[in-house]
Amino acid sequence: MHGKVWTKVIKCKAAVLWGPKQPLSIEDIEVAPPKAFEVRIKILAAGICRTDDHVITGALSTNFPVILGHEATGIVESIGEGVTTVKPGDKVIPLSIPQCRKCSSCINPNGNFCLAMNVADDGVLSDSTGRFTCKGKPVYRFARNSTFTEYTVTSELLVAKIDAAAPPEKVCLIGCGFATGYGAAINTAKVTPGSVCAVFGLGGVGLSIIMGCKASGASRIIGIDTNPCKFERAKSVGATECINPKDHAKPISEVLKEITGDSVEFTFEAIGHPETIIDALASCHESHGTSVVVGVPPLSKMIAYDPMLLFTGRTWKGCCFGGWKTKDDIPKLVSDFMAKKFDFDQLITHVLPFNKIHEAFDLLNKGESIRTVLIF
Ligand code: PAD
Ligand code: ZN
Ligand code: ZN
Repeated sequence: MHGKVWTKVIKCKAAVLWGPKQPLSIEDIEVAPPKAFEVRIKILAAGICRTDDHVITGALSTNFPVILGHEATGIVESIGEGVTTVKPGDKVIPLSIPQCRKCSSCINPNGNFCLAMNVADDGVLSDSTGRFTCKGKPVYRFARNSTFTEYTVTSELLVAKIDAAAPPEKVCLIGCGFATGYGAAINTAKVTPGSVCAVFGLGGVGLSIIMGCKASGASRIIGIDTNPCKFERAKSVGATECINPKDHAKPISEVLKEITGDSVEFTFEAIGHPETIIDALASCHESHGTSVVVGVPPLSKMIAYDPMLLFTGRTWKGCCFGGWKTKDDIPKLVSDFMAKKFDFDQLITHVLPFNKIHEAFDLLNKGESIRTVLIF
């Protein structure tokens, strides 16, 4: 099966977004063979993350037409020249952040923002061309990834080989939402045992933050969401109580001060709104609190804040993909899942075939799903 197949273009189905605010369109596309140091992957399962929706709504800009999706599991179908870390048949998670092991980010033990690829992903591979075409037009990739397609091509630096026995329809969440939230608590905030935490936004990322706070031994974890339907799941993964901002006239930072006696040490924003990013900062303890920005705000939005919020001693941090060193840490997170250190029973609310991708986005936008996993 693998022989010389790798030299051929593959024709397959993909969900193409031709422009912002348009419906996703299932199209026949061509996927070029991997070039040197690239890998072509057959996608098995892909989760839907709010970041994908940000592109559909126009809140996040990218080149069009584009294939979205960045939270998946797949099998290596073929490899280009020079690839040594994966081979055809390996089960993998495609990554949005590379790990080159050489740059100043990779050699430092803190942080994970590998400089091997520019932050502004312009939707092409390192030779400045893409590997997808549809109706004769080049189609860009998204988040250095693109997984709403039966096949994708990516750099070897953006592929993590995982346990062959891992269930693809579950561990795909380690490709974004789970790893992002769990790592924000464990790696970025470094939540301490007995601490008080507050999590703004109880979607897939927020629930994973709660799981990370709980695993770190936090004694009180307060979930905040304007949709009270999210509270039950938040409690079942570890929230000790939940607050709906709509029930309060004052900012949540003031509500938290009152109910905790001013003891919130760690706060997290997993919504992506400038106002909640600032209120989450104001919510952590003024002398020793830490607030982590996880939500992705619209690109054009700048944030104004009172410097006194930091002057008193607060720490304000951000993280991309939970701070994990991707190629090294993602296989370990999959092993932890296999060892039952955590499960995704509360995170995966729906499983649908790939051709029901529109239904999956409707469920997200109606606030009914946490994560929908598409099966190919
Ligand atoms: P989601 O839409 O499933 O969850 C967001 C939650 O926030 C929902 O439950 C909403 O009801 C709630 N919400 C909305 N507005 C408010 C408000 N004003 N106050 C309180 N709650 C509110 O999204 P998600 O969990 O998939 O992603 C959350 C954010 O994280 C989103 O901005 C996404 O783009 C970002 C993200 N960041 C990274 C990263 O690496 N930094 C990775 C993945 C996702
Ligand atoms: Zn994501
Ligand atoms: Zn690097």
